Amino acid sequence: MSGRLIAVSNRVAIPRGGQAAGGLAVGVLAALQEYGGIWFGWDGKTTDSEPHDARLQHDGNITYATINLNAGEFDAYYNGFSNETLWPLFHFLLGFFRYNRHNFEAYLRVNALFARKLVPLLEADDILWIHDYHLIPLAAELRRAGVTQPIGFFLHVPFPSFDVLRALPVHEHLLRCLCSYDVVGFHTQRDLRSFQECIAQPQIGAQILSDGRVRAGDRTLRADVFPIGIEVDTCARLAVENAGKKPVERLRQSLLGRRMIMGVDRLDYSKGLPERFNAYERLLEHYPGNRGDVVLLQIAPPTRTGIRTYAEIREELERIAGHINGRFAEIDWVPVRYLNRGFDRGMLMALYREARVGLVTPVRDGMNLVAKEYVAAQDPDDPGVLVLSTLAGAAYELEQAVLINPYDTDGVAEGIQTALEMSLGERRERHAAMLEVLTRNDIQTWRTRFVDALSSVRGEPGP
Ligand code: GDG
Repeated sequence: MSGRLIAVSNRVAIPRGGQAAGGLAVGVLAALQEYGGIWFGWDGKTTDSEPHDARLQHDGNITYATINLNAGEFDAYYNGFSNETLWPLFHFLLGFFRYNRHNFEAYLRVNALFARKLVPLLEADDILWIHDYHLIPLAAELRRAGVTQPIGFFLHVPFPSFDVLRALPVHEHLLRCLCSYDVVGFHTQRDLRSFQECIAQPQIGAQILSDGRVRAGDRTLRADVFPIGIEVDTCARLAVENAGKKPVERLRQSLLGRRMIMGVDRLDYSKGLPERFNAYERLLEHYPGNRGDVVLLQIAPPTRTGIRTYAEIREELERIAGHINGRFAEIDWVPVRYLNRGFDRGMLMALYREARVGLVTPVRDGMNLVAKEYVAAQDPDDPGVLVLSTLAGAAYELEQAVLINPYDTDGVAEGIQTALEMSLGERRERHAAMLEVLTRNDIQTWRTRFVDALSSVRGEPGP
């Protein structure tokens, strides 16, 4: 690749102390560190007046270019259309889905604003990589402003089937916007097939060509599967390096040899947290030998605190955790430790390594990086067992996890019991097989494949 990589996401996460938190942030940063370029997006601040032009902050070969947003526009674009409309729709959760025109119009205006503020920073050799559902119309806006450079889009969440997508009154508009990209990427084959099904509808009329490319009007684009990976060695190293830290020692002492089951999720209804807590209660009911012998550690940092549904799920979880503890706790044992806060990434990896069971039970998830990080952080000689939802993208790769359906409370309880009883030999075998998959398709593979696909639009070899 001869030019710069321009990565665009809703929020720019400028790393503090060399670490980026969260899946998208780690992926974007890793790509930029390799190729050099700009990370453009919102700075996390709102204003009551006109947003300022992009502010630039240079760090090595990366420039962070950030803008602020008008408070009212932000609320309608981010809390409204992005997270009350697209997020539940793309996760097949129509019960949470809300739509209003005002929010959609703000979504389009904010995308147009992103384009206006980005265009002056662009150079002829750049390639642009746009991330996630907040920015679907961005390529169309950039094209309108005369941008001809290759533009790719990666969707970090699932892509719904047409029968779900058509609940959105403006679905045709968004599908046409997606056709303005040169490369559109998804986590799984299933997402890709849903996308192809949607754009092949007569009202969009795109043609899927025999080599998998898509012909839409006068444009040809490539739609493909690019499952995101993790930095496998870094996760393992951080887990070992942080194992001796005080909080991890204190955890170990407090467990008194009990086995720990662990979950880490943003506090989001897609992550299946109430379902998980209910299944844990079922485990204690049906397999009483676990009482006094297992502990569920659930880390759930709050997100999207401006949305009412998110406050409700927090209350619901506190209620269920309190109920389980009230029902089963003993003078020297509390079954659920529920922590509604975030942890340092290194500490998180060390905690994964302490857990005999990694419990990942989303009711729908694009990929789920926690599942992958949990596996990477294990001690290969004495690894824990991953219990994983079949409705997470990660289940397509991590076939040796104990796979469960998160809606099946008894089935999840059974899955946890299987994991707790699993022999060392079987744990090692399953772990080795999953580690092999993670190593083969790590974060480097993900970014290289996507950037290669995008570079080839211009007929260039990849980097
Ligand atoms: C979206 C898609 C897709 C969590 N708590 C803490 C913390 N985390 C980190 C985890 C992990 C990341 O956040 C969460 O990633 P997930 O993939 O599990 O979920 P989403 O945030 O919903 O991500 C998802 C992903 O994008 C990437 O494409 O897999 O399907 O929904 O890395 O470790 N990190 C720190 N402290 C915490 O307390 N430092």
